[in-house]
Amino acid sequence: MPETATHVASGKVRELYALDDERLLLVASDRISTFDVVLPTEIPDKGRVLTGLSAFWFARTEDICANHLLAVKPDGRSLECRRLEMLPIECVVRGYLTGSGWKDYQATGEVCGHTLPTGLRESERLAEPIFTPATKAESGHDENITREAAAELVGADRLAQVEAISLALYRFAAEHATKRGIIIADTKFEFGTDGDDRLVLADEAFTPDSSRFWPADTYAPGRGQPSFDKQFARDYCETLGWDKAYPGPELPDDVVEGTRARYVEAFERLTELRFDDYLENPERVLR
Ligand code: Q0N
Repeated sequence: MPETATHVASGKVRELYALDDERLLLVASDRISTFDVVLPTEIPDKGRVLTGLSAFWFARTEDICANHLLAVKPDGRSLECRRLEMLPIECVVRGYLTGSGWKDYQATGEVCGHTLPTGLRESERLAEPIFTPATKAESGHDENITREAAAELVGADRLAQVEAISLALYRFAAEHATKRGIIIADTKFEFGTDGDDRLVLADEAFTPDSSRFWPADTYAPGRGQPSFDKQFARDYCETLGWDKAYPGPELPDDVVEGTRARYVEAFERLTELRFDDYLENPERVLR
């Protein structure tokens, strides 16, 4: 860490430091969470995979929306970013019916004010992706809100803008990923505004921590889908009869290695770069 960086925020597996008034350093650790609990065992290089993927997507979506990326650091796990005024909503796009979207649909037939056709099955692909904003709950569990509630928080014009841009970003990445055997079922963005009030994509983009990645070759609606990246760790945890409360279990070496291999596989499929080549020069991911 730079000598002078002051810590400004922590996520479950990432840290944010201020470099100066205009710049932040976003550092991705190798920590992994399953069932919302951070495990005591790290996955080597997970933070580098996620940082590289995020930088890859920022570079390739610049034409859709400006983003906060200034530089990928030589360590491969940190990004220097522009410091923004953050919008107080999470911008979620769902292309498939899963997670809280599936729960809400089963209970009400709606997701965040979108009335969906009857008879949809778990994990089913939606005819069109939907924008389903959420509030940033301090508890850590985001709460789905309607478009009206989101408009109260950011204004109707800004909401219309983030909705259109979120959908365009999702369509672009989902199409790229599907061609490479990965379904991006849903994803979450955070946006900010710069000194000129221009909208800027912040946080991380289309990483397996901010999105659900599913293997395309085994996809079938009517059941939950395996996670592309975390399924080994989840399956192992399920064999233990663990109650999913802190502290989580240590992962054995074979589960760590299998999980690391899946992260690297996702990186290599999506970026079409060897992960070792990324480590040698992380800027390669910017093309
Ligand atoms: C910011 N968060 C979200 C742990 C906490 N570019 C930015 N400018 C100003 N503030 C933020 C960003 C960004 N990104 C975002 N908190 C502050 C929570 N996280 C993000 C990752 O690390």
